[in-house]
Amino acid sequence: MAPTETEESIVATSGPPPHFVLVPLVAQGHIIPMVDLARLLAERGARASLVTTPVNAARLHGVADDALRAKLPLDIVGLPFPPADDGLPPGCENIDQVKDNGHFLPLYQAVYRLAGPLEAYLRALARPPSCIISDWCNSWTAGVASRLGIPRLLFHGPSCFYSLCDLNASTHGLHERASSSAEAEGHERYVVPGMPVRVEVTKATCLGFLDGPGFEAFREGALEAMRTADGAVVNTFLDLEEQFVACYEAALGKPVWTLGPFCLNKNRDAASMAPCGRKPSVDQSGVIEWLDAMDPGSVIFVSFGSLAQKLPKQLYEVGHGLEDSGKPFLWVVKDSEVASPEAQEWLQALEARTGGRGLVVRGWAPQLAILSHRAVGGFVTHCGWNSLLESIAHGVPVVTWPHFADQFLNERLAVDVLGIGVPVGAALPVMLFGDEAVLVTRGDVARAVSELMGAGEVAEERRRKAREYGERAHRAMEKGGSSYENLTLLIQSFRRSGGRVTDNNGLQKE
Ligand SMILES: *[C@@H]1O[C@H](CO)[C@@H](O)[C@H](O)[C@H]1NC(C)=O
Ligand SMILES: CC(=O)N[C@H]1CO[C@H](CO)[C@@H](O)[C@@H]1O
Repeated sequence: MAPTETEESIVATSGPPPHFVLVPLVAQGHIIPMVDLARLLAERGARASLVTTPVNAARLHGVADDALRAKLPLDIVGLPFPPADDGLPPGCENIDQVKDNGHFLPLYQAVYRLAGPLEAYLRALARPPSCIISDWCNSWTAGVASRLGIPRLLFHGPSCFYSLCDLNASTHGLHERASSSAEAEGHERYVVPGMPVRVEVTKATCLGFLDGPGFEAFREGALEAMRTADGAVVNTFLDLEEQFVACYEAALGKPVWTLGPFCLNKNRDAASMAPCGRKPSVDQSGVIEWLDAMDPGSVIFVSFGSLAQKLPKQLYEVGHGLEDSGKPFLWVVKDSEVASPEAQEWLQALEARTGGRGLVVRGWAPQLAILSHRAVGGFVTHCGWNSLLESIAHGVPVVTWPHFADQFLNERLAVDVLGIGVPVGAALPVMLFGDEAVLVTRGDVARAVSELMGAGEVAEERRRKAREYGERAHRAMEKGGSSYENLTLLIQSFRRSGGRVTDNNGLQKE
């Protein structure tokens, strides 16, 4: 589809358009917003190259084809992936392909060896790019950028609220203090220092990215690369978290461009980004037809993102909780979660019992089409930032069930700061491949869903706030809105500098 931009909304041209090279982390939740960003840049007159590994580039062929048809200056580049070692299976180039907890570290190590191929690619370009935008986790791009004298911005997936918490917690040694605490249960509460609002975490929930054992050097590297970056690009909008954007900018001492929510770009094609091997079991029109028959705001949508997998015992608690809530539900389960005959049988029985009011989608579901449907009145989410922001952008309040990384702090933002969430009560992080322990019971699920979807003043107020943030999100992305204009400023500052960071465009270079 051709972009519907008018001439004037494309950033004024003088000289060649700036060229942005984007380097996402090899995980679906990180690649998707970077693809969105590449598309936004290209639609607004800049050139964008998204650099990744061959397996990930192949998955994005739909994006590349689409860009070609729309005549957008957007290309997908597959760098040669360093040979796997340490037991990493060949062809494993994305976090969602990892089937063994022991393979995460070797995958990261292989990704860090992409520095050579990236440098070779950049040197071979006819002219150096204007700017590298790389994922917060990809600190290995910092050396490449400084050797070639190319400005580097960091893209950090979550909100500024999260980034500010993480920065302050790290600076003040909160992680060390919490992890050396002798308290066995891990329920002791810590206040994140230096935040403009009170934010409480526990030993279990204060962890962020790259926090596992063996990742210490990667985390240190990422924090250092954040300090030395020339600025940050964030998928959020000013009207959502203005005070945290301002504080984060002050703490970094670098410009922060808020450009989201990316999901509101109407030219975006989400279907071309379905996770590996996950085909929808019900096609989009089937899901939408089902929703069409439901009352406005009556359906609770339930999905836990592309990574976390529930073992049967925990899965059953979700199902029974939804059943007990008595509310209509649309629930996405992963094929791998219902692979066993027992789980399949259990699910069929649940579907038979909840017939008219429950729809279970196995595999992948068109999340944006669902969240933007008028029948959907709430979302049980793992609080991955992409999902949470998609919900906010469509004015849908949430039941928060964080699993790991930034998700516990995202929950705090949704519940305590924005007032649009009901916590399910998850207090501990879960392993990616499921936890034997049942951490959240059917009673927790039923209570939180009933509270969110129920009548009453508090529930109504939550819905009102969510709707208001949804309206503000749309305004931010429209012409004249803060995100739209921040993108204009970002492109302009690199056009003027012609690929060099200078003093007169507000960027600082050490
Ligand atoms: C983003 O937009 C806001 C409001 O329009 C502005 O105050 C801010 O300076 C912009 N950010 C950057 C980095 O240019
Ligand atoms: C050490 C550090 O990064 N402190 C920051 C914590 O957050 C506040 C904003 O509330 C910043 O002003 C500090 O610089």
